Amino acid sequence: MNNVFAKTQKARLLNFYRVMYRMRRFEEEVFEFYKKGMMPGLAHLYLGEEAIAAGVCAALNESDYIGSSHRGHGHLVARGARLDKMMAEILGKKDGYCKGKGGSMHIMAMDKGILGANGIVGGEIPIATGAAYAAKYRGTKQVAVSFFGDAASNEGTFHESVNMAAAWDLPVIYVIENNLYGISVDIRDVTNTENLADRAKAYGIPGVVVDGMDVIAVFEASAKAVKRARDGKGPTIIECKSYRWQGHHVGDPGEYRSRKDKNEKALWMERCPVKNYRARLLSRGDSIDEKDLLDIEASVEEEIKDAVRFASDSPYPDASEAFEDLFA
Ligand SMILES: Cc1ncc(C[n+]2csc(CCOP(=O)(O)OP(=O)(O)O)c2C)c(N)n1
Ligand SMILES: [Mg+2]
Repeated sequence: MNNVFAKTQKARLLNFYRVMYRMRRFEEEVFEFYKKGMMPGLAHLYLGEEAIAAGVCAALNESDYIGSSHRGHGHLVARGARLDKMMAEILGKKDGYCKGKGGSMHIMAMDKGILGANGIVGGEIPIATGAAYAAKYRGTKQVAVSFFGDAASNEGTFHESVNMAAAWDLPVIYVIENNLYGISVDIRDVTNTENLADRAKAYGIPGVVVDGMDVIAVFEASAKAVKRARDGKGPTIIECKSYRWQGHHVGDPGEYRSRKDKNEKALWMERCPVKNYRARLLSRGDSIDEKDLLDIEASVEEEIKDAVRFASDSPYPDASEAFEDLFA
């Protein structure tokens, strides 16, 4: 059972681990499908960035919204989406979340408040801003989060959305997943600020820099931003410093990443958010022991096996359905 809205301290701490472990194992299996030639198209993996979505989504309510990017699997998992329906979608199968027609980059689950993943870089930013506007207009107290990358923060959609949300105190949180690269472009070569969150100052809102490899730090910053948004005080930008372990997508070896520092990838991988959090849990003295973690790992392994079986057994959509569910 994936309880992303856990209430007690122990349940919350264990749940961070469960959510990150689910993301990690799910995407390792997706990568295997790709390598075996069983996956149509590509996938942009979230491996290494798990602590961001896990920490942010734990600060949300079930009725809140998130807007997701092309690197969206982790966001869905963190909202408690079903792994079997996600896996089926990624394989283009009929039982997937979008009946196999969305694939990895357009995977969504409306019942989890997910407003869609986006192949258009920066596209999720105005969408989440619009959802926040609707929530404020209707007085529902819902909050919207937009997850997007460092490169997306150089898009016009980012600046237009943040300006509007700040002017109108919209209940939205802009989470910049700064993994240092936009495809092969190093963000440090195309941006003249050390911290992307510093841009918040120009819009008169808080901008926070967080260690994106530390789920608790991400959660604490998010909880503060969510409270501010729900209290009607407006948006926050949270920049999570992170790193993607693979290339831009499963077919990209990502060798450009050693251009500045040949140890860059290895250094970031040592900071693995899942492995290090596991060790931290055992040393914190919150009455969490090895068995708690092994139980979580065993139940996730079962869930993964079931997801792989479900997706493999699911049929492809029939050609006659090709023009159904089209809105434009
Ligand atoms: C509007 C737009 N411009 C360019 C692209 C091509 N493109 C796809 S992903 C990407 C880089 C995105 O980098 P970032 O926002 O840092 O996210 P990351 O992939 O690192 O998670 C680009 C340029 C696109 N899909 N949409
Ligand atoms: Mg990036």
